[in-house]
Amino acid sequence: MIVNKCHRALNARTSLRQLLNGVTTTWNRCLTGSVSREPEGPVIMTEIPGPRSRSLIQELNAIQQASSVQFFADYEKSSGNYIMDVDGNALLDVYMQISSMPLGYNHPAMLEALADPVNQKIIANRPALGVFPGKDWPNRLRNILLNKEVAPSGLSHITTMMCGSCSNENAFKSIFIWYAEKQRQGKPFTKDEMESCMINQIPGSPRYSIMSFTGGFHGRTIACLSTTHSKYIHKIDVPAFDWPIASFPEYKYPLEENVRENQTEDKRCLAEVEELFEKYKKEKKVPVAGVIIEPIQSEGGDNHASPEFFQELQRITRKHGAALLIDEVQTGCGPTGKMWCHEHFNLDTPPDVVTFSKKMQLGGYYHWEDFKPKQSYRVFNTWMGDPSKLILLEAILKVIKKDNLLDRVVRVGDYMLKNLIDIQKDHSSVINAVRGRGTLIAFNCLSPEMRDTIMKKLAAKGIQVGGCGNQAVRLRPALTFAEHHADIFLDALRTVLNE
Ligand code: PSZ
Repeated sequence: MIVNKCHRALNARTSLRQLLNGVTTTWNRCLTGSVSREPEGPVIMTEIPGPRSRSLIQELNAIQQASSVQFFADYEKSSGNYIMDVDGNALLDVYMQISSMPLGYNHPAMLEALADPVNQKIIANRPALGVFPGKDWPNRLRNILLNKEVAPSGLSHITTMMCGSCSNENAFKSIFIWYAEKQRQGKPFTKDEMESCMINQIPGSPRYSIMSFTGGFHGRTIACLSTTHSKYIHKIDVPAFDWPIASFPEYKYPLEENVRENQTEDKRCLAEVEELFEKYKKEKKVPVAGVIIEPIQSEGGDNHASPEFFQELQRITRKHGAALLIDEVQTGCGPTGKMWCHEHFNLDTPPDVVTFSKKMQLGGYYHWEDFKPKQSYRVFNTWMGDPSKLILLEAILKVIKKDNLLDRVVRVGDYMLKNLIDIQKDHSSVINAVRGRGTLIAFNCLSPEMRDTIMKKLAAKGIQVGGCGNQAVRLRPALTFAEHHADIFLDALRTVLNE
């Protein structure tokens, strides 16, 4: 059939330009023609992991630590909201590669973008962006990442990176450089600074800190890991900075029945932030240059805090001359119904720095102009991002707009939340604290063991979800997740809980 279509395009009586256009479109269709449709529902052929996955896990484990692998996927056959594994199982994917696939698998718009010959040259020639960017790079940054509908409002500058950790790590550096420059008041580096930094001593390597929150997750590179507090296994045996850690609010659910308690909880945590600013400046002599926080703590257990908490945190941070870094690695690019989760908080001014990765395909951070170092090569590495990922992001953003996916996220998120609250009422001895924004939804289980059992049973019914914190199940579907997908998930959950 594909060959026929190509023939027809060539035989049609058209002008040369029309003919060429036709051939390109048909060619693109030929290339993306192998995209299969989503199955009607999950298909379960074996236990998970099945025999082929188990044998591949063994093979991989012989050459690396592979015990985290759940199953091996077949990405040629995976489609839309369904991930296929090598044993012929098709799972409804409500986790989407740890929240990093905005349109699901093999979306035609993404495959089409990759088939474009102009884009192929971009993919084939990965530049060292800090020194030899391609001629269209400024234009593409402006049109794609700094586009008014994409960038967090008020943030005019963008630094691209590779992954979430490398975005946070470099954002910390931008913040330290900004903080030091303020102290230096325009004076040049001293000889002492230049020499002492070479042996990790003050004043060239100043004792500044980044404040973070209990339960936070900001990545696994060394500085990021000092701000990550979700699980000991992430941190143990790795040297860490003695940086301040404030309590993240722990709310009682349902929120509407615990307003007063939760407001008190906000106040308690904010008072700690104030105290830590003072303590680290006066007693410890390690002043706080920046505060990092997730708008919804993800790895730490889908912990929410109120808009008022974030507003007040920003005021305190500003009062102490520090920068507020909002880590939108997991929450950015739409899953809460807005492009950026912090846009729900109605902050007095934009945050100073917003980091991203995951659904955005490439990493990086938006920032005010003040966070652009004056000298070159201070925030720098070989690749500084990846233009090929911007091709994918461009295609993704077009689909989000064309298909009104943010509206869909709000609608489907409401639908899921309502149904989950009903399910919670019927099974309050097993699940509680249903919470979410958009389709970024979670609930707690009675115990960690109960959570693991529920996840296993859901997988056996062909539903892939994620765990987070000690006993939470989290949902991280693609932005294309619709009501009929939600129904499949909700029915499976009801059955599992009835069992
Ligand atoms: O176990 C892990 O390393 C995981 S599981 C999920 C993540 C990491 N998320 C990554 C992440 C994040 O959720 C937030 C809020 N900030 C930073 C990161 C780090 O991003 P990567 O993994 O790209 O370095």
